[in-house]
Parts: sequence; structure tokens; C-alpha cells
Amino acid sequence: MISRHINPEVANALQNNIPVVALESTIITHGMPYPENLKMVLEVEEIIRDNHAVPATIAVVDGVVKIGLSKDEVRNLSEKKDVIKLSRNDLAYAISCRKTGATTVAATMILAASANIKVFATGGVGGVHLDAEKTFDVSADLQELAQTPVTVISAGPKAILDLPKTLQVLETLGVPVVTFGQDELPAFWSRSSGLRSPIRMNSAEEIARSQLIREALSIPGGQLVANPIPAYAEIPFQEILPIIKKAHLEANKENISDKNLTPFLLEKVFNLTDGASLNANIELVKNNASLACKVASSLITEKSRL
Ligand code: PSU
Ligand code: MN
Repeated sequence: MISRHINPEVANALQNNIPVVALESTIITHGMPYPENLKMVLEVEEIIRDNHAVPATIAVVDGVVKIGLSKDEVRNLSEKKDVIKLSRNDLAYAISCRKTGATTVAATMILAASANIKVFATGGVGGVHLDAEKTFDVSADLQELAQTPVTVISAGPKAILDLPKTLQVLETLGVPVVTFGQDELPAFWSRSSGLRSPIRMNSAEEIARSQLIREALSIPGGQLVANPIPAYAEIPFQEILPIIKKAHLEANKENISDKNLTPFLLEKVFNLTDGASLNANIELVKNNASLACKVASSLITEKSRL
């Protein structure tokens, strides 16, 4: 009933205990402009290969679930304008009605887990939006982290969100928020957020082991890893905050809501920083991809020790 295509390189890796790292496609179609989006994903895939792992960029193309897009498929998707942003709620619809859709963190986790891929690298996850007490806008990514066993390597929740409320919801849902190598939660474009991270870990082995332990304890769900953006690429938190405020004011003025809100805010921040936010975004995804390879490889070695 579901037509699914697993890229032969990915299928071979899964069969032979070679680490696989999933990548989402919404970041390509809704997170970055063309042609930087294409350049980013090709570079990220190369970083993954350089780290002795196999990339699996996930999307739905004409109703077919793709686990590992080919270069041509990546190129097509990055140029397309009418791609649906797919989350848990509309994933089956896109498959049933033969649509083309880019998968968010939530939908990528579902499809990665269905192919037995346990590690996924992205930029930032969705979370609780500012004014959520009025709009109820809480990303489905959070609920997904609570139920689907994939470790998501991000640079922290996007700084356009209400970070304290996002941490609170993640705690309620039982999702571990693990900052890699520092005590403070990073905030996507910035290494700092002013908030203490609930958990700190210092190695890929620790991250991999704790996912395996959750599974052994029958705790459903995954983990959210917040990997601080490299210092050379960051936009300091105090610098980005007024820009984010401006972006929110414009979103309110133009009545932007629902699934359009995150792409709108990202684009505004991009314009207001003269493209600096895009450079930072690309660098942090690359940094997350290399940590994801280490976690994927540690999952294989730690599993054999358990
Ligand atoms: N991170 C980025 N760029 C993005 C996103 C994340 O660096 O475009 C996307 C992810 O796909 C994430 C989605 O799942 O934004 C969250 O959207 P929403 O807030 O509508 O749930
Ligand atoms: Mn939303």
C-alpha cells in the first residue's frame, strides 16, 4: 500500500552495520532559499560520507516515500516551489494522494524509524511559539520526540520560539534535552540562550548509550540533542534578539500563522541580517551532521556491548 524506495546505498549500509544518518527535506524547501539550499544539502551529505556514514535525505515524491534521495531528486526538490511541508498529520495524505512533500522533523523521524534509522541531523527543531497561550501553536516535533525512537541532533530549538516554554513541554513529554559539551542550552544561531540545559553530555558514546537505555527501559521516544553552533559562525544571542522581535512584529502585521509561520520568520531573519543567519544556519547543520555520524557509529558499537 505504501510505495517506498530505499536508496541502495542506504539499504546496503543498514544491512551491514554501516552508520546511517537521516536528513530532513523541509529545511531544503522551506528553510533556505535556492540555490544555497542545494549547496547545503550536497555539502552535508559529503560531510556524512567523509565521516564514514551514509546520508539518507527523506522526502515524499509523487506519493513515494524516499529514504535517501538521489542527487537529481535533491536538485529537483530544491528548485520546486509548490512542495507541501509535511508533518505527522498530513504525511499519509501526501502518500495517498500522490503528492510531493518535504518532511519536517516530525515526519522525518516517522519515516526514518520505519526504515530502522535511529539518528537524524537537522538545524533546529520546532517548539512552542511565542504567544502560544493565545494561538496554541506548539510544533508537532515535540510530540514526535516523545513517541518515536530517533535521536535528533539539532543546534537547539530555533531562537524564534519561546525557549522556556519549549523546555517545559519537552520535560512534560519526557523528552531528554541533551546539550553537547556545555551547560547552557544553545539557541540555534547562538551558542547561548541564557537558559541552563536540562542535561549535558560530553561524548557521542554517552548520547548513543542513553538512547539504548531508554529502549531497554521501554521508554518510548527519542532524544533531542542541542549541539552548539561553532563559535566562528554564531550570531550572538543579544544581537539576534531584536531582529527576531522585528520578524515577529511583521508576522503579526501580516497575519501569518500555522505552518507558514516558521518559514516566514526564518526568511525575515535572513533578510534582516543580510543573509548572515543563512550562513550560520548552514554551518550549524554541517556541525550537527558530523556529530550525528559519531552518534550513529557509537549506537552500533554500544549495542554490541549491551
Ligand atoms: N530547522 C531549520 N530550518 C527549518 C526547520 C528546522 O534550520 O526549516 C523546519 C523543520 O522541518 C521543523 C519545522 O520540523 O521547521 C518546524 O515547523 P513548525 O514550527 O511549523 O512545526
Ligand atoms: Mn506550528
